Amino acid sequence: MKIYFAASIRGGRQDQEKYHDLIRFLSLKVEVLTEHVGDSLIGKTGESELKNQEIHSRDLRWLESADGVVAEGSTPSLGVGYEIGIAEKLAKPTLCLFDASRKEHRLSAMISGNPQFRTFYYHDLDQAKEEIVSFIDSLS
Ligand code: 6K6
Repeated sequence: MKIYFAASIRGGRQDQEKYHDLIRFLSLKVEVLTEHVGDSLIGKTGESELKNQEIHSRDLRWLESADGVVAEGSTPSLGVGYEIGIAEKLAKPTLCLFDASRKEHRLSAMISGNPQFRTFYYHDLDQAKEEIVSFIDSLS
């Protein structure tokens, strides 16, 4: 099973360790297409060898090939919003995780109000992982 993990890069990297932990956990159970999203070496600029256009085309190919999407949305990101909008149009099952303790950002109504998305507010990463397991089980 292939999962597209979406999380902030240029939107801000303050949650990178969390992404890394969730991706490592997911990788024990499924193929994660976007492991780089949790990489500690990637800064907020999201610099890479690839041109932006190449990143966009490659990521859309991966998204099309995915069986489902897990998005960590606690740090608002234009890229993540774009990806899950496309995921909806491609009818990809999508789990949106959001840290319930984040007072400074509230999850957009365009995500939390969308019945196509499975939205989950977690208080700790163990809760997020339990929800991920339940989501993955629902796909098979
Ligand atoms: C290479 C290694 C790490 O980052 C790079 C270069 N940048 C990107 N590479 C791959 N995917 C990217 C890159 N920049 C954004 N994305 C996609 O958009 C990811 O799949 C993320 O889920 C999302 C993040 O969007 P922003 O707007 O926060 O950058």
